[in-house]
Amino acid sequence: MIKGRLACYIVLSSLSLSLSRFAEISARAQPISLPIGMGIYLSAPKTEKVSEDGENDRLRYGFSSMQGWRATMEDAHAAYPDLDSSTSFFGVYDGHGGKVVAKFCAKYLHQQVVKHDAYATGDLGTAVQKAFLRMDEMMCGQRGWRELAILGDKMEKFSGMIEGLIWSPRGGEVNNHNDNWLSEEGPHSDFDGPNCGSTACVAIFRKNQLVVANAGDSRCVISKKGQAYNLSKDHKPDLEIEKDRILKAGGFIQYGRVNGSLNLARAIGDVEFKQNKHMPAEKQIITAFPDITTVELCDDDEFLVLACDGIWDCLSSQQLVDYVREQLKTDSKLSVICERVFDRCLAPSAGGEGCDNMTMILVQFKKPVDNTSVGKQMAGEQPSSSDQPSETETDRSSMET
Ligand SMILES: *[C@@H]1O[C@H](CO)[C@@H](O)[C@H](O)[C@H]1NC(C)=O
Ligand SMILES: *[C@@H]1O[C@H](CO)[C@@H](O)[C@H](O)[C@H]1NC(C)=O
Ligand SMILES: *[C@@H]1O[C@H](CO)[C@@H](O)[C@H](O)[C@H]1NC(C)=O
Ligand SMILES: CC(=O)N[C@H]1CO[C@H](CO)[C@@H](O)[C@@H]1O
Repeated sequence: MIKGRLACYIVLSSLSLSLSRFAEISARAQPISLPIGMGIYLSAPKTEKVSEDGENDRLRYGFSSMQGWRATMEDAHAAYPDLDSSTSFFGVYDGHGGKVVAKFCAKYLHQQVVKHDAYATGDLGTAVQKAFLRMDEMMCGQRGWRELAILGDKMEKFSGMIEGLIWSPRGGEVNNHNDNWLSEEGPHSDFDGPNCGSTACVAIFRKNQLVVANAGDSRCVISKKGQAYNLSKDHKPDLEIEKDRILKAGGFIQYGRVNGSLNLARAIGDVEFKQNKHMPAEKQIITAFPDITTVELCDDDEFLVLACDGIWDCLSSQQLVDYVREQLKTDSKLSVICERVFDRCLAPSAGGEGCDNMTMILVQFKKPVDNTSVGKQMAGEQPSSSDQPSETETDRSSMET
């Protein structure tokens, strides 16, 4: 087996590979030689959507994922309105080069947030930051290799089965114990992680606090009385802070791409860009280290959007907020609004904007049903300080760098 390449190599060489996908892979990921002539072109846009809605007493959310002209869909998401009794978790993971890393994040990232000590003490920012970095650690070694094989597409599963015949893996079920995750041994003990990757854009709500963590070019936007505010920064290679890190770690930027190949500067996975042994994880050419933005929610806050770059290539943050607000006037499910956004973004022909697969989560905040504030206002009192619009946004990355 080709060490360190297995998980992605098999995805890339699978028969379902299309010409358009070939173009996308060479556009986004590192150049890899591919079988030619087996392409299956999608003759019409495949606009099947996977959608979901949910709510609790604090918020309601809708999610949808759609495949545009691409032959395979590489996004994954996580929506846990009740991560615990006071916490909600939403994440969008946009894969490149293969979908396994995005799937891995969708399965494990929120679990790692909860497991971190900082989660219990209320330091959600630290908990989520560590969870991002932890994904890369977990995808190494025999256990990481096995998890990726299980999550992979049919071809990968198949190879995992062959592997299982030769060498019987320990336990088929997911073992959530942190401690022994890395202790598993086998023929892939020295697997140093996947060469495909995923962006991760995560929003965690606890009471009035909102913590957004982002690595990559997916984006989180909030609407305050119709005004769009970015709560994350798109990590493109030509951003000053990214360029600086990339160069210091020994990489280069060509045509706006890291080492001439990857068009984003942070991601989970992509281990071949994380090989500088003299530097910590957050200083590697590509890093999973997220920016953390913390916001105090107030009455002006209406909804939040998490979406992959396919959406933002076609609509600005403000345009999307305007569109969603307009749609919210009609009485529809939030997932339907996400679907309408996709339809709007889907280009009439392949090759232009909007040809990507798209994933979007829309979270609408419910106004507190607490009627005491109504009483207070009627009595002429000022709303409590937590109702005030808050300008306190902390960008931890800029504090730490
Ligand atoms: C959000 O970020 C994008 C990309 O960096 C930028 O072009 C846009 O102006 C920002 N929008 C707002 C409302 O801050
Ligand atoms: C990126 O480029 C640098 C400088 O040429 C090189 O040392 C490094 O191995 C490259 N990494 C990848 C993954 O291409
Ligand atoms: C608030 O609502 C509760 C029940 O929903 C009701 O019993 C109570 O009288 C209301 N208080 C005010 C000030 O309206
Ligand atoms: C394989 C593929 O098409 N992946 C794309 C899915 O969509 C996102 C954003 O819309 C792209 O960034 C991926 O490259």
